[in-house]
Amino acid sequence: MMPDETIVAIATPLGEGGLAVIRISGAQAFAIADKCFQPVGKSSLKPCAAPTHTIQFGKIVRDEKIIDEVLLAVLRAPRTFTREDTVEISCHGGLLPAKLVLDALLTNGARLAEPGEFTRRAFLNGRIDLAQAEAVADLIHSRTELALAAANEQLAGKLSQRINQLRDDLMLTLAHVEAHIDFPDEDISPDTKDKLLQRLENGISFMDELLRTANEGQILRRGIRAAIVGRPNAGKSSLLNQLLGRDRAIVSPIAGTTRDTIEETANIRGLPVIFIDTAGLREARDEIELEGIRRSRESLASAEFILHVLDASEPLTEADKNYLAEFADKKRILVLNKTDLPIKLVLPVETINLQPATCSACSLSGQGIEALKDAIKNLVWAGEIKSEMLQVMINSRHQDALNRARTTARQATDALRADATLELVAMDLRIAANAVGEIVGKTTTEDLLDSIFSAFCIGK
Ligand SMILES: Nc1nc2c(ncn2[C@@H]2O[C@H](COP(=O)(O)OP(=O)(O)O)[C@@H](O)[C@H]2O)c(=O)[nH]1
Ligand SMILES: [Mg+2]
Repeated sequence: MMPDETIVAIATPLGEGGLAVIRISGAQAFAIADKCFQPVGKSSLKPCAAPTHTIQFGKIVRDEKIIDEVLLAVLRAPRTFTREDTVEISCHGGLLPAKLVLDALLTNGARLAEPGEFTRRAFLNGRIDLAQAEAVADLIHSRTELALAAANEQLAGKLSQRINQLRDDLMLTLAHVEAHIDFPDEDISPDTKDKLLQRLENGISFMDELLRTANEGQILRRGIRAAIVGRPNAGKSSLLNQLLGRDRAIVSPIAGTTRDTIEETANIRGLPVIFIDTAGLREARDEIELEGIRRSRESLASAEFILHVLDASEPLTEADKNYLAEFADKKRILVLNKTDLPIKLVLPVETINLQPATCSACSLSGQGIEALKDAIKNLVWAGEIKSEMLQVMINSRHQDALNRARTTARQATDALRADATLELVAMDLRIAANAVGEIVGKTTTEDLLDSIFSAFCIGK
């Protein structure tokens, strides 16, 4: 990757639409755009001549043929996303106009951008740090408003501020320790040592606090998987449709209708929950059902909790008992469905003794669904969802770095308290500070950057 190359990409999704946006960034952005763009109207200017943050109207031409009529935004460095000269061309949507505009720019010297390369440049040019760059991807992929709010907080630098503070504290302690290594005759005074220890302990508690957000962060980013299980006809598909607020699964009085596994994401109190409507687990009567059962088993293995649907209008069956026993150890909610009908279901004592979360519902009318949503939220998310919590939600990369930082900071603290050699204390502190620095990208490797940015889409 040559940072002085000018890169280009279609920034909007491929397919037909009203508009498509082509983005160019780099030192030659205006020169290249000049070669393809003909201003139309007396106030319109060539990109090189246009003032920054203006929009020009004109045509994109190639070999003297008009490709499309466009609006062209001129954005001069450094007030741009990449901090490089940037041009954004809005052309007509649809695959062909966007592709031809792109081709015209490529022919005139731009290079096709790699996935995430615009954001990578924004990072390399100091516009955003690494945690903020990741937030850009989170923002694009967020599936609920809560997830979006969390991504926005991270993009605004809320996590970065705290991480930088933590790193500064570690560096300050390191500087103190190193100063004493340089003057081996002087012992650290008890006063100073107490202060250093206190600062380290505070740092470690703060790491613990951040680490506690990992679970919620994961839920908001990736969603949480819930398998809907129960015997045929219990009302699994009806319940899924109610939770989604639309008809997705086929509902039928004929047992065994849902042969394939259906996966859909619903917004449950702001949390993205991926519901999996499974086919029955045992009642295979033919090859297709057998395949359905195999897939159900697979999705069950990946599910983080279970919604077990029971038909409350029927007495308990052997199949119900098997399900109750099978998932006794899993996080689960028992949904007593069909409560509009006379109740004939009696739960076995051994199940009641386990005090599982239980909800009554009618999947025909939707009655009880709101309470079920609350129960789901309470099962996966401890406590209230407060807006301050959204300010920091670490991801698994941050979690890994913080775990390493915590281990070494702990070692350093214990060593300092035990008056061990200061060289050892310093070494651990340096490792801890570097690990914390990885989160915001103060210490990085090409491999790390590649793995982060390759997950982005092209044009971002
Ligand atoms: N009376 C009543 N019928 C229901 C309720 N939920 C589902 N059903 C009916 O039960 C049958 C089986 O439902 P379905 O969702 O396909 O069950 P699945 O096999 O577990 O997916 C259908 O005829 C539904 O209309 C309910 O709450 N009350
Ligand atoms: Mg079904």
